[in-house]
Amino acid sequence: DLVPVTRALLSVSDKTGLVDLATALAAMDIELVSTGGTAKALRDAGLAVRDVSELTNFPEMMDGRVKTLHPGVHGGLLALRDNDEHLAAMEAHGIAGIDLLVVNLYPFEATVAGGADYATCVENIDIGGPAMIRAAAKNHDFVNVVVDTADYAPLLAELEAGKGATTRGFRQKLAANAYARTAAYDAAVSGWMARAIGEEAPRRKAVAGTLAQTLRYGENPHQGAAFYTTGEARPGVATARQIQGKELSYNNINDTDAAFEAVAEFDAALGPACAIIKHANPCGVATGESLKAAYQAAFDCDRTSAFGGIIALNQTLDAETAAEIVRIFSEVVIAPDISDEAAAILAAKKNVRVLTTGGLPAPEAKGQVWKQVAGGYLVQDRDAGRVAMEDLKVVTRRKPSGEELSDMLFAWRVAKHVKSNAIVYARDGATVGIGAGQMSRVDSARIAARKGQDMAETLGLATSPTEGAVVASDAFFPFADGLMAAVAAGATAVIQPGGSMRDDEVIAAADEAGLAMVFTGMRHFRH
Ligand code: 93A
Repeated sequence: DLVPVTRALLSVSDKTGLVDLATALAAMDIELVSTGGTAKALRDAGLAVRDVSELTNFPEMMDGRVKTLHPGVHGGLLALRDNDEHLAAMEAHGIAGIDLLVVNLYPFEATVAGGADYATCVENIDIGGPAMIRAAAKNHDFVNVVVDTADYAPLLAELEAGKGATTRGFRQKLAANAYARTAAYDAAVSGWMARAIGEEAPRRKAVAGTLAQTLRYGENPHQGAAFYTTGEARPGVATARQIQGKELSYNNINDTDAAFEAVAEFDAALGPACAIIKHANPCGVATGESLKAAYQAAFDCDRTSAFGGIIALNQTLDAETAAEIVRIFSEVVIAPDISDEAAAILAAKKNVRVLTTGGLPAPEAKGQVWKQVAGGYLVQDRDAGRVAMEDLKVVTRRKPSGEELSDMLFAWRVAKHVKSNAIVYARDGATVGIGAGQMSRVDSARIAARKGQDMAETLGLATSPTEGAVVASDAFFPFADGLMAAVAAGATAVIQPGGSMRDDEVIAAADEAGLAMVFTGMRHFRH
């Protein structure tokens, strides 16, 4: 897939590094073709260059508005070099192949930023440049396209290594960058126009992705909303197949995503797991001997909240689990797959939305999360952090038992999916008290403990299930008080990141109470 470069078309507004690049290309016997200003700069530097008008047999005209918009240029960029008809057309019309396109666009963004008037901004909308970039990028099987002065050095390195030729992988990367540039350029133009005509934002906002569904409303009925997909292959709510039930709502989609991402923490090969979500927080998560047992244990954690919840399963939904699920109303059930018997059982509950995904998303997969703020947005890597047993550092005199360790790791993985401040009690691979979304860690600890008492009352247990449970905290305990709340609830072991200035005090309090405590060295804030 090595393609030699014999002819380059250079057309740049920003002439930084141009002469050095062209000199190096000429030294490799690459013919140079250029538009007006670029050709002049090269000639002034003593380089031999052909004018683009020689390729088009047209002069540059209309103040440069029409320079390269011609089959003589676009044929040379788009022709497939392994297609006899394309080659014959080149021959018949005297079209010269262009193997390298170096373009940077009219400085539209800088013109706007400089406060230029309307007409000047319009004149700085580049038409020919993006057209050539898009053509060259489409034909990346044969053509190299460089849109950024920062790519001059890597291009020369590639040509050097390939003795004047480039690899397909290299050309593909250039093409992807090229389309990112033209997309950003058009977004800048559309954003500027919207502001210029007094619209808050372009009516069709520059949203990354494809409109999948116009939603009836957003979080509340007075809010408009839509669902866009990004094309990422990650199994989940965006790629799922809906086999029954009403259309998903905005909140359904948000909660279903939270549910499926949470249950995916638990590898299907290691056993069944279930997560039940309300308002984007887990109200019960459990592993179990069977899928039914996992569902039952997740449900038991907080039966009151689970009503009307979103249920996510990490294995194929079977009939006996489906029979349990339909005993109460749930908004959505999502699983990698569903048996015919289970589908028949759920079919009787027409309002339940049932989704199958074909697989589980990888918890450690890289990705990005976006969050809108007024006037901008934040982008961060998705929380793909995962601690394993061997990452845990015991900090107390008492070492945790094997059972405590596995429950701690379970609780920790659940805590990652609970809004901060997150406190999660767990025993026997199931949550027994979850405190979510409080401004103070002590409050989350109190709520989690009270949830345990509620569970005891609902199920008619003699004591709260938090007695003898382990507890996870998504961030360190800044003071010993949060830890003492866990001791009061009967926790025997604690998992937390550590790293507080007062770790010594917190460890001393744990030792005093006979707790085992481990540090993960990793925090799982979620807001
Ligand atoms: O006005 S244009 O949209 N019409 C064109 O046909 C065209 N072809 C290239 N602008 C066009 N260009 C742009 O000219 C390039 O994108 C580059 O930014 C600039 C280089 O012009 P010069 O070589 O005359 O400095």
